[in-house]
Amino acid sequence: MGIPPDFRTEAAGDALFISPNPIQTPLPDPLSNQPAAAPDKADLSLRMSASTLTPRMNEVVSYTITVTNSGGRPAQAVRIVNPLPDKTILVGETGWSAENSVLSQTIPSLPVGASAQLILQLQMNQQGPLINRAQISASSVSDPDSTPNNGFENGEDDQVWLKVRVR
Ligand SMILES: [Ca+2]
Ligand SMILES: [Ca+2]
Repeated sequence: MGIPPDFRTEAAGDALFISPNPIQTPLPDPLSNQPAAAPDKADLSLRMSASTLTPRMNEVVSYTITVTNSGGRPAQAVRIVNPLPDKTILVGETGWSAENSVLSQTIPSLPVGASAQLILQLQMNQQGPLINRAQISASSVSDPDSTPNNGFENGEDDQVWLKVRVR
């Protein structure tokens, strides 16, 4: 340890500057730019992430699908569907049921401000790009900006897709 530096200026006798507006009050907290959540609706949205975007052939990719309720009312019986992509195999005991190559899972209850995560494990059986999609297909409460089960191509927040490239 050397001598600690001295940050004082040499000119110690200068004038003290005082703010011309001495009655300073703190600024108010910033307001959210989001409209207030409708108290009678549940704004559900989906996100998806994957354990890797560049899996190897036969590797198992673990997808995490996050369902969030940003609305003003709890939602019950929130059903998520994820069509099984071609050339993949569902593996693991992660709670999905399959019907005609469409995987589905229902979240019994999603409180206001809460998120739930679903795990989907798929084994990759063909090289090249592979897109996995999910959407909300049912909910007990209406949503201000999305409609359940109306497809993957309309840009709503209750649908999601993710592309990986199998090496
Ligand atoms: Ca929504
Ligand atoms: Ca939708």
